[in-house]
Amino acid sequence: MSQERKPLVTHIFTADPSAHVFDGKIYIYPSHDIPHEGEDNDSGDEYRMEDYHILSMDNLDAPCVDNGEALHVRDVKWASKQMWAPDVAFKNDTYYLYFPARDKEGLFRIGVATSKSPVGPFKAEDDYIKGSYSIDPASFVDEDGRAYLYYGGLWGGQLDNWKKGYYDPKDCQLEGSINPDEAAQGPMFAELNDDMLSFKTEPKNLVILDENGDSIKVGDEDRRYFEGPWMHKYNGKYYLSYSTGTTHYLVYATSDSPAGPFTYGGRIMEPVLGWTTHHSIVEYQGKWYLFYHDCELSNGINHRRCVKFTELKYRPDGSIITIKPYEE
Ligand code: FUB
Repeated sequence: MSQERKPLVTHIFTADPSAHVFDGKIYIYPSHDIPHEGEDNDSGDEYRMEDYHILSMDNLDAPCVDNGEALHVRDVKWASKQMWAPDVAFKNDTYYLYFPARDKEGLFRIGVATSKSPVGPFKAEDDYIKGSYSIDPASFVDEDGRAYLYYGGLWGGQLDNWKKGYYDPKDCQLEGSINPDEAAQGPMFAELNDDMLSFKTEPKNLVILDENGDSIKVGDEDRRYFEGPWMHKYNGKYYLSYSTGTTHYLVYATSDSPAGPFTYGGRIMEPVLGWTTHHSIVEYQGKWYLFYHDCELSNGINHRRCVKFTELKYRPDGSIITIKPYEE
């Protein structure tokens, strides 16, 4: 595959690719990075995205097509700025685009927009999903038709601020209130109603356990959850994968249920060029692929990223073989 591990598009900066196969074609739902000369900070203010462009490929060797603006923040009544990592689900003959943005008070919330086409244009609901907060929604429709949303990210993504169930600015781990021996927060999880626009269950924080059945701790930065959750099912097992943020790994944990508890399984990918790591995993024509981003296109500028893909392989026991992004 000639495009493997190369930037899929170069005319715009793209990140956080959520890949899906609809009717035999590959669709990628990325963030659209905006170049600027401002400074980076730990709250992620440099990620100033305003809209979404959906990419598609007829197959993995075909050109990657930019289908144009699918949704802009100006058309989202409740949002003010920072349209971060989105995902899509297909159900009820409709495509549901889940996306985070800051509301008018500056809190990250998760909204939904709908379309009859996988590439949009999407029309946003008037308000964000009631009870939602933080960033990085990933949807998963199981074989039985039940649909779930995984979401949340630390630091600028504000998940740590909601630890008590309400927003507390003092709880941000960035501000130093870190107890390394405390159980780490996992991503949030809720089942979606049949309308796909609202939560059916009270969102809960997922538990990620180590090999001894103990919760992974805040100080275990090589394994604890940071942001960018993804769910896929392989041989009947549920694989929750995510970014470790500060240590820049993509890792996974498995469970017999989409609601966990999940047990840490290992590393999917070693660090890429750039601070953030964000991915999705999709099956296409009997093989599995990891979609991810790095900063190759901008020579390492964190907020000017490019989406890529590579093949992902499992061992016979279901463990994932770690990918070294710049080695064969
Ligand atoms: O793209 C903005 C943020 O950076 C995403 O929401 C995170 O997952 C990280 O990739």
